[in-house]
Amino acid sequence: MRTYLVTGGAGFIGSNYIHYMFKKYDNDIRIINVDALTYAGNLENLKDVENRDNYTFIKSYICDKVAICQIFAENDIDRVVHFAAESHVDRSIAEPEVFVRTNVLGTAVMLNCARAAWELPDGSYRKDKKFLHVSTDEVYGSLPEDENAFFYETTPYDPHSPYSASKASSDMLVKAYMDTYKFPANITNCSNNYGPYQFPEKFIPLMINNALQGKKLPVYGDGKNVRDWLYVEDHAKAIDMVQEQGRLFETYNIGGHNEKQNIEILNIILDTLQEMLPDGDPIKANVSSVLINYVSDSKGHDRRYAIAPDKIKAEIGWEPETMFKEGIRKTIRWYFENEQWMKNATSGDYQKYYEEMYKNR
Ligand code: NAD
Ligand code: TDX
Repeated sequence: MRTYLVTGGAGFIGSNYIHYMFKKYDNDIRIINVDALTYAGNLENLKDVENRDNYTFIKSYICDKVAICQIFAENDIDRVVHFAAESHVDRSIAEPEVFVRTNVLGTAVMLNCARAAWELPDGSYRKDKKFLHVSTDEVYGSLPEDENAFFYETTPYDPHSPYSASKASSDMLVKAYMDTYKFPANITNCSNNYGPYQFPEKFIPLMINNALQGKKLPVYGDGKNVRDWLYVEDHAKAIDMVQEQGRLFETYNIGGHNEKQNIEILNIILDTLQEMLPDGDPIKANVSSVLINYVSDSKGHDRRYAIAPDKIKAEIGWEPETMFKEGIRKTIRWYFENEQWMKNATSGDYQKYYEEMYKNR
């Protein structure tokens, strides 16, 4: 049975990936999920897998070399899928150091322990071992507002925020391991994800939650920054396909071919909420564009991201499957059905975070 070590599996994409993998492989794989449970990690995301015999959760920081190397020593890990990271751009502007620690140092520890476990005395690797580093399109910087400009795997790195700089650094470390040690890895650079279990500091769940509560909807700058949105299950599928069918040492860009301005996304969310809320529901009256509040722009706010997923399509046959209209309905339905999850996520520290982050905007 193949054993996966997933880092950051209690977060948004990691938990969706674990659900996807158990749905696809059921009892044919074993998953060990290593997560420090920071503010973004939530074991509620994994309630329906926690009792499986082929699932193990280990609470640990990825920067803890002793703990991570011990996991490799005690388990015959075949695949690493490395999600764990500090992931929120706005937080990285306020507090960059933790991003360097987790995203750069943590990735170095993961690489080091995997190499120690997998490398043979002649410098080759134990059979069929693979490391997949999950990264972002933000490493490529910002595109002009020209519909024909895209990020390709060959686009030079040009990160702007502390978050994207730390992710770019971690990508470079993985590249260095592949070049120096022929370490068996792949890198994937993905566009903005959305879907169930996304923490409400991010644009889409924040807007859904605020709108349902009749709170203001803070749009940065002129609202015309463009992001390329991908439904999270499509990302999970792409990661699995890259690891099984991709060429080792290659980078693959993963994108939704769904570029939209933030304000367009927000209007779609408001329209969809209106459609989905039953007539007579008192919340329905709150949900309106009157709540839209243009606030000051973020420092260094990248204008446009757009992935060209040509390579992954040509080599592996992956394409985004979920149209935005369908994906946003599924996402909103999930938040309707998981009101308590949102209440828990937005209690305590979140309130402080929200007040601090939005007070001077
Ligand atoms: P998230 O913030 O929802 O989850 C991150 C998880 O990592 C959490 O469970 C957290 O507890 C854990 N974690 C953080 N620091 C840790 C540490 N030091 N040790 C162990 N665990 C730690 O993030 P996400 O949105 O699920 O993103 C997952 C990965 O995908 C990240 O590497 C991110 O850079 C990348 N990515 C995200 C997006 C997106 O749109 N969200 C897009 C492209 C790439
Ligand atoms: O309140 C808000 N108002 C607003 O206008 C928030 C939270 C965001 N925005 C804007 C900023 C961005 O242009 O919406 C856009 C999307 O913002 P986020 O959801 O915070 O995502 P982004 O900054 O684009 O980064 C995301 O995609 C790439 C993830 O958080 C990263 O982890 C990933 O690598």
